[in-house]
Amino acid sequence: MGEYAPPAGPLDASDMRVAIVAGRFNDQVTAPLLAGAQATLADHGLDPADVPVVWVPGAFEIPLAAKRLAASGTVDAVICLGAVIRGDTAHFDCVAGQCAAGLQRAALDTGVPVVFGVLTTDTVEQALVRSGPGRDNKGYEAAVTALEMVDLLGALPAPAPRPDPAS
Ligand code: INI
Repeated sequence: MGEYAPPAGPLDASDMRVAIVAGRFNDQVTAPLLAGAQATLADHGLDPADVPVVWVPGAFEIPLAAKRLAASGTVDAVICLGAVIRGDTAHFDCVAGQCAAGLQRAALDTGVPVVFGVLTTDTVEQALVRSGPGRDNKGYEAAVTALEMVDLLGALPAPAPRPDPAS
């Protein structure tokens, strides 16, 4: 297949089907992440009105909703947005680790890009810096990653059908 590199210019996302899953926990951070992702999709030709947004309670719940969407056959990629901010207990490690592992599993199980736009920071201030305007916004990075992965998977060979274990 030669060499794949993403197009030098902005990708045309107008025909891509993308959904977003966002955690409500720390929504002073996740709402701007969502705005950053939506603005980036719009910049690439994808009307935010055509991009479903699914809110879940927190980062721990994002993988299940993302996997349902990814397995539905209705989307080419799922952008996942959340903010896990370290407190005084080990809760952070459980939530952040399970969210990351669950999203990777959802992607590998379904073959659909499931993008990890989940901040894992020590402080609220760090999270606010990474959800502010411009390209430091993790929602921007997550949206661009989703579009690149959709483009890449379109260029890669399709998976071979698996043998039917019943036959
Ligand atoms: N969820 C987050 O998205 N971010 C956090 O920082 C967080 N903390 O710190 O607890 C958090 N907890 C909730 C968790 O995601 C689940 O919603 C909850 O445990 C119920 O399953």
